[in-house]
Amino acid sequence: MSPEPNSSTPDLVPGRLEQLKTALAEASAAADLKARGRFLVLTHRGPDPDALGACEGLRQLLVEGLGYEPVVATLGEIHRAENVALVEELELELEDYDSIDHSRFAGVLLVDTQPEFGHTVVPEDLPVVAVFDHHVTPSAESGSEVPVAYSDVRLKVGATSSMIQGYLEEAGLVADKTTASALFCGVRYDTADLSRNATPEDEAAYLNTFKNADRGAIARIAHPPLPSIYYSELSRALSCARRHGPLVLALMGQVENPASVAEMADLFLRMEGCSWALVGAGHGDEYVLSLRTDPSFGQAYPLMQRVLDGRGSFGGHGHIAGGRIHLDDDGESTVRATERHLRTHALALLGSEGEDGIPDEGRLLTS
Ligand SMILES: [Mn+2]
Repeated sequence: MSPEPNSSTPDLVPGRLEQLKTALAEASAAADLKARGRFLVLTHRGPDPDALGACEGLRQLLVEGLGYEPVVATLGEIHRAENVALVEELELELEDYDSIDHSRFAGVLLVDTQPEFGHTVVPEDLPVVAVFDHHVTPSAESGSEVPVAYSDVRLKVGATSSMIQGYLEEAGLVADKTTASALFCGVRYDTADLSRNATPEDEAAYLNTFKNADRGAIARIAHPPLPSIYYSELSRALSCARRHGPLVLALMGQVENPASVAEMADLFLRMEGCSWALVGAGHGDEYVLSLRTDPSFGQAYPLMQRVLDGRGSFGGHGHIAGGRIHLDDDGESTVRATERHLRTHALALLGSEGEDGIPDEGRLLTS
């Protein structure tokens, strides 16, 4: 079937796959002999289901559709219970970025992130051949711009996994069981089962990947076993959380499991009358933040930007944003000072008073 010259579906730009093929072929030809045909697929630190799903989809596209040899490598521990379950249930083959020999590869493909993001490491000695993402491009600091041969950044699409599923379809491939399951989870978690940020591309990807997915694995990923530390950190989050009008703010001090931060942000946003939730905690020499907004309230990304006020790095799309700040040390006073700073900026966004006319202090959730 030959494509119509004037496609009636504006989002379906023909030739994406062709452009990608060209970029890969050129990078491969320019590489040393031993690196030809081999590509490194990378995503952001602490990958989520969408990042992992997109990596798996790209793996199948590169192997079966384009005849290349990809290696998917991740950086940073995967903490969140669903994400750990996804890797284990689907037995994903992920290499550790820190033990990768760069000279084995002709170039890098980045998914669910862009070179400018602070939570992403791009090897300096390899060309970035392709970028697939749906996040707002952060403004690059002067002189730090990384050249990218092929860039596909679509801000409206709910999940990068949906974009990659589109490439598989364009290549005439059907996702295998593992890939379909990973892609499905990617679309599912980034769009909350198509309830937020979902475009027609997300709907198509969600339904088409579900057909071939391992439904048992998907169910087990949705209700994973939780580490026992989860319950003590839940207790801590509940006892320190304060309600400031539409905001629930919980700055937890040091935690053992940084995944607690995102878990608690999701939990607090479900509170009636809560329009946004901001949760943060120190983990080692980093301070980790998660921000969630109610769909009717607005975007999470600009709020996170204002809360951080020029410190650290952050990313987000739609109603979800995450940030991290490097700490000079993991001492209690450093963490407390960081939390005071964040609290001040978060409360400044509310104006001087909460809904009850109570400034600053807020109300403890449990008292
Ligand atoms: Mn994503």
